[in-house]
Amino acid sequence: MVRVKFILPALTEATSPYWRPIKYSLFPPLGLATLAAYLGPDDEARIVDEHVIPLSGDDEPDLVVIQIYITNAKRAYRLADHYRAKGVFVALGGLHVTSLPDEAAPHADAIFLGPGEQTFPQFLQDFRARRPARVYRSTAGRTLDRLPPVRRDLIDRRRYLVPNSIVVTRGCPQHCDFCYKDAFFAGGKSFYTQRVDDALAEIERLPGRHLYFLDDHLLGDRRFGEALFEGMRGMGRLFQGAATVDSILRGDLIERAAAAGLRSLFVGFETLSPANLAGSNKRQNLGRDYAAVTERLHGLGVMINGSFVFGMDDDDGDVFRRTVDWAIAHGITTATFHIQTPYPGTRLFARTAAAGRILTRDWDLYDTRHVVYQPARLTSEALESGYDWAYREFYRWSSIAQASLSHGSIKHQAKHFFYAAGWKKFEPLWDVVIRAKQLRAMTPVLEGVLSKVTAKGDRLPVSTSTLVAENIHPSQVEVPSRL
Ligand code: B12
Ligand code: SF4
Repeated sequence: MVRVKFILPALTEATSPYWRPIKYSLFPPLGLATLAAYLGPDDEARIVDEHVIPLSGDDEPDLVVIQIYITNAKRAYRLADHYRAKGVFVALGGLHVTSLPDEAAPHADAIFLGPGEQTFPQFLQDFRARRPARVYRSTAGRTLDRLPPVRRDLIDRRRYLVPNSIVVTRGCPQHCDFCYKDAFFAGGKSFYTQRVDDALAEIERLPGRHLYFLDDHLLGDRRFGEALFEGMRGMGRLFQGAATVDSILRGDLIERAAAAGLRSLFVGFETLSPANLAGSNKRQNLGRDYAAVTERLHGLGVMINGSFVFGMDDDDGDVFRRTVDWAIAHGITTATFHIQTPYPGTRLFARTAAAGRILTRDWDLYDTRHVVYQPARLTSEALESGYDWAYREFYRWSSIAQASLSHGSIKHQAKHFFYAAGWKKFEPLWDVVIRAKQLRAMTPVLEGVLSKVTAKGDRLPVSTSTLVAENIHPSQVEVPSRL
């Protein structure tokens, strides 16, 4: 019997003025729950997500498993050192460990590179036999076939707005230079899917109606997508996900997704500049008609969370105004702006470092809000203030109203307005709901807001008056971004 503590350390942001409780109460730690599924029936497991539960280091489990993203790395190392000083075996893995194994290794008894579905069960076998290796590297033979069911029983659903997050694929078929993907999946397949019947079975196991697919690219494999959406038709689900510009324009997969319940999509527009797209190897966006993307999604009643990156080499002082104007004119519901961030391990990082343009290696600042490299045509100050300006401008009342008016029906306009406004304007109310541990009570509201607004059954799902009476603004339940 092994006693295992799985930890998702709090990102440094938890103590910063940018901390937004609702953002970190969105999704449970799915990666850790996936790993926990490999334990035996007699093993004891606990998952501690430090964003929603205070972490005590007073215990002495047999094994501590820590997941590291870039901005929680410092905290993760402190926790790892703490447990190792007590003689507890510490395993470290995740994206940041994969990018910088030499940095992580001194804090761990074993480190894991790449996805854990093959390496973690191997490690558990070695650990029980008392001969664990120092490094486990995921290489050939990656598959999602016959995965044991994700240990959702270890997740306290009450603490999350979106307990039903799910991933049915891994990686992505594209190769953008700034993305974590190629480094993380190096040495083996970088895009693969579950079997459709396994994915459908997992969906069936999830209570309620709402799902959030955290897949990098839900439309990345046409045949898989067709079968998945076909299987989901009639399930009565409402879901959100992410996909690329080209996949929305190609064929009819997006119509099939909408028919299966897709209601909001994260779309990586990233930049309006062809030179930037070419420079970051985002070829799938080159020459694509972005306006046609927004029209097609709006025609299907799918709300758009547009992702935009500032600070690429072709960006000058006008980029902020141009991007925000475009997003408003094209009815983007919510926008996620990022300052370009070269994550270690990516081709962007290698190129920027080789040019001597990395300004800091303080990973705490690699949160897409700080400038960590020397931009080409902007000063760092102009980039940071332009980024702040873009958020302010996009979420001004007048901008939200203007963007809403781009939709054909009054109901769609109203829904857009409430959604976008609430996400940025009613934050304190979210905090109250979280403190009162009432997130679960919000699920029906979220499901209501995500119901259909176009075509047959055109309606606002939850009447505005009901929401106001309950003191809950409909837009507050937007789940705006994968990041
Ligand atoms: C959900 C999510 C979030 C959630 C996290 C909630 C949660 N409880 O997990 C929230 C919204 C909080 C979030 C925030 C951020 N995120 Co985020 N997020 C994601 C997302 C979309 C999905 C993660 C996920 O669940 N994947 C599915 C599970 C199954 O995979 P997994 O978590 O990677 O776990 C597997 C492996 O990593 C491995 N593993 C992990 N840990 C360990 C440990 C051991 C011991 C072992 C054996 C294996 C192992 O095994 C698991 C199974 O294979 C990813 C994109 C992605 N595709 O991963 C981005 C991603 C992780 N996020 C990223 C970033 C940059 C951020 C932000 C910094 C950005 C921002 N501006 O908001 C913030 C952090 C804010 C801050 N200031 O610090 C980057 C990370 C880049 C990097 N190099 O670290 C990613 C990759 C997005 C991207 N494309 O760039 N994020
Ligand atoms: S399309 Fe998105 S997930 Fe895929 S490689 Fe590019 S940035 Fe990464």
